[in-house]
Amino acid sequence: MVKRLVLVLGDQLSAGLSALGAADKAHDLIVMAEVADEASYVPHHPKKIALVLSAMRHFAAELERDGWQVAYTRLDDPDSSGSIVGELIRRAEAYGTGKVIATMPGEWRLIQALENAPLSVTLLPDDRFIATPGEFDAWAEGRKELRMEWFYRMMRRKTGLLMEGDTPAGGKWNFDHDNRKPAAPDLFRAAPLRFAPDAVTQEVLDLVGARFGGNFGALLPFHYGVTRADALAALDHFARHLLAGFGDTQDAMLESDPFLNHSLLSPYLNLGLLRPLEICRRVEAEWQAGRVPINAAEGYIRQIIGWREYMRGIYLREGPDYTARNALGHERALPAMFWGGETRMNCISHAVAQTRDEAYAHHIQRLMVTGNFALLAGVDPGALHEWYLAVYIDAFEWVEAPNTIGMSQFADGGIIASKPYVSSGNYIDRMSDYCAGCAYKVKDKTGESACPFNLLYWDFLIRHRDRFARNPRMGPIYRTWERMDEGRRAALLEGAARVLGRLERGEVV
Ligand code: FAD
Ligand code: DLZ
Ligand code: SF4
Repeated sequence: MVKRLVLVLGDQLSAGLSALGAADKAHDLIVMAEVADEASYVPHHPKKIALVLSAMRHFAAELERDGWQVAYTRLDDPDSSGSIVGELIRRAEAYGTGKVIATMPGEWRLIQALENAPLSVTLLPDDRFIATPGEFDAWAEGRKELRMEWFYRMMRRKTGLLMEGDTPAGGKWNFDHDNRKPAAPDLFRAAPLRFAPDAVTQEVLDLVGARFGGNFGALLPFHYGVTRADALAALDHFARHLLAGFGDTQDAMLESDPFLNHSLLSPYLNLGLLRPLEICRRVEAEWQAGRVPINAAEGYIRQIIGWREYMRGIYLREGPDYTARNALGHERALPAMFWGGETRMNCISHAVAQTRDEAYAHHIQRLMVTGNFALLAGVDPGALHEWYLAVYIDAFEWVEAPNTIGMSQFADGGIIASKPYVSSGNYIDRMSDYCAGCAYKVKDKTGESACPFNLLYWDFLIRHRDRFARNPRMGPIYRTWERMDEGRRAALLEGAARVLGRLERGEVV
C-alpha cells in the first residue's frame, strides 16, 4: 500500500533532497520519469540529454540500493504520458494515491504545472542553495540597485567562507584586480577529468543517438561523469590540478584549450550531484593549506556563493515573465552562424564549434563572444535565451535566463547589469588568440576588412544613445564618439549597416 508519491526531477539528484527527507521509505514511492516534454522544450544538445538521463538512471539505482521503492519511466516506455504531471497522474491511478511530495522545481514552467496538477501536491523548499528566496528578497527589498557584490558579501558573512571574524581574508572582498589576464598555451595544464561511459550510459547514448541525433551538437565522444562519485572525483581533480591558476586565466580564451583552468563543475552542481558549500569548503581548504593563492580561491568562491546564488534569487524574484523581457526592443532572428552556419568571424566560429563538440563554453566565451555579438546585432533576446538553454550542458532556466536576459542582453532594463556588456574587437583580441586567424582585421576600424565588432559596437551605442548616454559609466564612450570626425563616424555607421544588411539577408558575415 503506497501512501504518497515522491517526485524526483532530473536536476534533483541529491541524497539530501527535501522531498526525500520528508518521505517514508516503508510507505512512499519515488517517481522518476524520463519524458518527451522535458527532453524537447528546447532542442537540447544531445550530450545534455544523455547526461541528465544517465545521471537519473544511476541515481534511481542508488535509491533502490538504499531501500527506496522507485517507479521509473524510461523515455522509450510505450505507456508513458510524455510529461512529468502525466506520469504522476499515471502512477497515482496505478497506486491509488493522489498525494505527492516534491521539492520545488527550479523553473517556473514546472512549478506552475505542479501547482495546477489535479493532485494533492506539497511543494517543499529547495534547500540545496545557500540563500533562501526569502533572504534574497529581504536583501533586495528597497534597494535602488541589486548589485551582486553586496549580496556576495552577505553570503560571505553567512557562510564564514574566507572570513577572519567580520573582515575578509587577505584584507579585500574581491581580488578580481589580480585576475583577467590573457593566457598562453601551456602543455602542463591539466585537462578536465574525463569518464568512460559504463553500460548504463552506453544504453542511454544509443537511445539519445537514435532519438535526438538531429539536434545541434555532437553526442560522441561522451566524457561527462554521471554519479555523485564521479562528481566528487571531478571536484578533487579541479582542486588539486587547476584551481591554483583559476583566477589568472579566468577570462582568457585560447583556440587550443577550451577549458583552461575552469572547473566544469556546473553540470554536476546543477543536477544536484555536488553541493555548493562542499565545493567552496574544499576550495577554502586548499587556500588555507597554502596550495592556492587567494585570488584563485576568492574568485572561484565568488562565482558560486555570489553569482550563482544571485542569479537564482533574481529569477525567482522577477517571476515567470522574465524570459519575455526585451527592454531594448531587439527583434533580429538568431543568425544561422549560431547553429554552425558559415561565418568569417573566427571568434564566433570557434565558440560555436566548441559548443557543438563539448556542449561547453566558459563564461567569457558566452558573455563576450556570442552574447556580445547578439547584443550588438540586436538579436531577439528570447530567441537567444532558447539557444543558450538548448546548447549548454549546464543549462537550466533558473540560472541560464538571468545570465542571458539580464547579464548578457540587458533585456531586463538593467536589473542585473549596470551597463551593457558590449565591447569592440579589442577586448576579444586582448583576451584571446582568435584574431590572428580571422578573415577580418581587428585593428581595422572601417572598411570591408574591419572586425564586425568594431563596427557594430558604435552602431549599438548610437541606436541606444537615449538610454545609455546619461549612464555615468558610459559617458566617456559617448564623448569619444563626439570627438571623432564626421567622415569616420559616417564610415563606422555605413560599415555597421553593411554587416547588419548581410545578416538580414542571411548572407555570410
Ligand atoms: P567555472 O568558471 O569553473 O566557475 C565555477 C562555478 O561558478 C560554475 O560551475 C558555476 O556554477 C558558477 N558560476 C560562474 N559564473 C556564473 C554565473 N554567471 N551565473 C551562475 N553561476 C556561475 N551557468 C550555468 O550554470 N548554467 C547556464 O545555463 C548558464 N548560462 C549562461 C548563459 C550566459 C549568456 C552567460 C554569460 C553565462 C551563463 N552561465 C550559466 C554562467 C557561466 O558561464 C557558467 O556557470 C560556467 O561557464 C560553467 O562552467 P564551469 O563550471 O567551468 O565554471
Ligand atoms: C533537462 C531535462 C531533460 C532533458 N530530461 C528530463 C527528464 O526526462 N525528466 C526529468 O525529470 N527532468 C529532465 N530534465 C530536467 C528538467 O527539465 C528540470 O528538472 C527542469 O528544467 C527544472 O529545472
Ligand atoms: Fe572576432 Fe573581430 Fe577578432 Fe575576428 S577580428 S576573431 S571577428 S574579434
